[in-house]
Amino acid sequence: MRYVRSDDHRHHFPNGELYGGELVRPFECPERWDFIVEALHDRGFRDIVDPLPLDDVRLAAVHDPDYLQFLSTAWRQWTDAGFTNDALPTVFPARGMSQVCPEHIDGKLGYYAFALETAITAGTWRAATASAAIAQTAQKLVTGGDRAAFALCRPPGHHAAADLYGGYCFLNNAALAASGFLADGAERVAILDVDFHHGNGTQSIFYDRADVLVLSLHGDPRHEFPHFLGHADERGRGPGVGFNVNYPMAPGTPFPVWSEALTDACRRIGEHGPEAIVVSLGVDTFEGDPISSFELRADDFTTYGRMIGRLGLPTVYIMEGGYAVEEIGHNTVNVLTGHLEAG
Ligand code: OKP
Ligand code: ZN
Repeated sequence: MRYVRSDDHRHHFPNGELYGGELVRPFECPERWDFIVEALHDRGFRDIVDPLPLDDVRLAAVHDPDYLQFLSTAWRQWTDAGFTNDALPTVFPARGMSQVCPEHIDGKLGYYAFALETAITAGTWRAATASAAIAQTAQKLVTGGDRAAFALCRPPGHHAAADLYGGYCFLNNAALAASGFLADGAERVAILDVDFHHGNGTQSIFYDRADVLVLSLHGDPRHEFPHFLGHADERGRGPGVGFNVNYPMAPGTPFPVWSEALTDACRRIGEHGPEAIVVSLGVDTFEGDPISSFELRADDFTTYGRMIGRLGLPTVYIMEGGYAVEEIGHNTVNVLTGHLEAG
């Protein structure tokens, strides 16, 4: 399996993440990438591909033009306003308030953010566009005939909606890969999101559509981030009804329960009959993850990689979360290895 990576991720690393009322060192840190690269190398994944330039037409198919304009200029607007530390919102268009985008950067940040652990820095746009290019390139490898490819994206993407950032995400890498498959001729695609957190951005981008089946296994939003989407009764809208499937699970969920949900998700993917699948691969379901509450062990990642591989479909793996930094590499590579064993 070839994999796509870039050093540009290092341009995004905020000074702090707002967590428990303090600014702490961000859980979503550059060493995550280093540990994954090390594990890939150690375990024989040495076929590295550089990302192609990002296709702006495809990016505009996923994200709103005003949002892209905002993200690409936010740091400049922030420093023009006289600020020097990382950009964080302070005010939001909450219930009963105007939904018109303000002129001042303080207002714009709140307009486009849905959460405020995620800061924008001088290098955020560069890193986010590189991450998106990685996803797009991996999709092109698979469209070109590779059975599977791994996109080592950082920052992650599954929380980013057409015009919202948050949850460490700015551009929706998985949505870009799925929309790339469609643009390159696929009629049906499935996105399987196994990150611990609900992929709210991916869900909302494809919520009205029947050609992209979106399935997400995650911590119940009553207890876990992103809290405001990811319930089991969110099944799609209009022609998309039935093409969004959520599997919210309780804190403490162990692999036997989690894998039953995956079995059901795989059955539904089979019924959908996609030409390709996109896996939003977060390994924060690991028992040792510092911000998540599922109980998967290292071997379980291999087991479920095999389950996905058994679908026998062209597959792009997109890196999402995983914050047990020392174990992130092995858990990630376990999934890829399991996939290859099955195929
Ligand atoms: C991004 B990805 C937990 C606070 C959660 C944000 C988590 C973003 C996860 N108490 N803070 O889906 O891994
Ligand atoms: Zn996550």
